[in-house]
Amino acid sequence: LVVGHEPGGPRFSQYACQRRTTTDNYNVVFTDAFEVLAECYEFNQMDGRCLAFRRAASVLKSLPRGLSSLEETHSLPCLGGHAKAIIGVGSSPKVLSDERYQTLKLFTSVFGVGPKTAEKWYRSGLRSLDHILADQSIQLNHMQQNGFLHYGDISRAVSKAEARALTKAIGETVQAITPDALLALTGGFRRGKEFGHDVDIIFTTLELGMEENLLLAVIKSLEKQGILLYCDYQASTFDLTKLPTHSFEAMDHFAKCFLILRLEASQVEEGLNSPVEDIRGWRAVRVDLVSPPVDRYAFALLGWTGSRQFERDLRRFARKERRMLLDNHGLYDKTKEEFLAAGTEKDIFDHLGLEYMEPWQRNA
Ligand code: DCP
Ligand code: MG
Repeated sequence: LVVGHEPGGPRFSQYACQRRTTTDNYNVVFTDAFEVLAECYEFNQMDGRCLAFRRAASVLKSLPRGLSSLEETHSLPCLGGHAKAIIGVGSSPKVLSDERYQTLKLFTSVFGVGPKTAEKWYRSGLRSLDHILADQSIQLNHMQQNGFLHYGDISRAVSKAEARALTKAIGETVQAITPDALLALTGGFRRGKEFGHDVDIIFTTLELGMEENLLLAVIKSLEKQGILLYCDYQASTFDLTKLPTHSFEAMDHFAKCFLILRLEASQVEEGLNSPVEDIRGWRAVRVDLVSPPVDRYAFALLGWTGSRQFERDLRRFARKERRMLLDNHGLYDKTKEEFLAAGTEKDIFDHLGLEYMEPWQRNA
């Protein structure tokens, strides 16, 4: 495997935003192992090591074929000693059978349960979802109550056909309110993934300043249609004078909502992604809606398309290589001391001096 010598650009750049990465992963054995370790370090709040393994996994995902020897890793960036040792031995990580890892993984699989809550429950001796539901001393918040209520449905993957059906339903709802609207299915499905854990949809109205009202009207309509099972609405806290944030993990400030929607089997061409749900005639699906101001649409679309590693590296590249600050709201040039406008994702790549990458090439 000859890598890093292709003409026309840094194929194995340390930045994911310079590595075209499709959904074809030829090194899934290694990337799965690295991602388990990354998650384990995340549970232990060892952020540096967590990121190191996420980067290592991301590099292997961009390779055109499977690694066949350890020598092949020498020309690759972002692979530390620990990662190389795993490739050399070819074993799956021991943490997989670790009780703490398994339990935290189970608890965080519930909608509304983050690593901190999972850790608290683990420390108090709880080991199963039944333990949690039976424990009288635990006060579940509204989100977690719904996470448990719909656990079976929303812990099962969402298919592309299901995502398309929901996009159609939301599209029609938006259209009925504002004919002048922009809308896109984003997240993993926009990158060409066959399955996802939720459906991410971005939309806005061409009338600047009316985007938050549009989102509120959409929620009201979904409720009226009888398909809104749960809604956590987050009002906009967007301040257009603020510089882009440094922290990637922080949510953006646009009006958004985290929903659980009811999807009818009859809406989905190929039927629901489970025979049981198909017989029942419907399933619950996690849906995120975000509604940015139209002049920030391109930044929000780029940010919500992901992957997370792609986004992290896009921001790191902007900061380290271009003295620019990028987030879901905008792009600020520290040298020129000004914000750079963008009407399309391509404009943003151009500002950053990066070759454009299609959404399906951003599976870093
Ligand atoms: N995102 C973001 N900031 C966050 C969280 C997410 O910009 N704090 C972006 C990057 C993600 C996208 O939103 O790619 C959608 O988030 P998901 O968690 O739904 O990720 P995916 O859609 O990529 O994965 P999945 O297929 O599991 O839904
Ligand atoms: Mg998603």
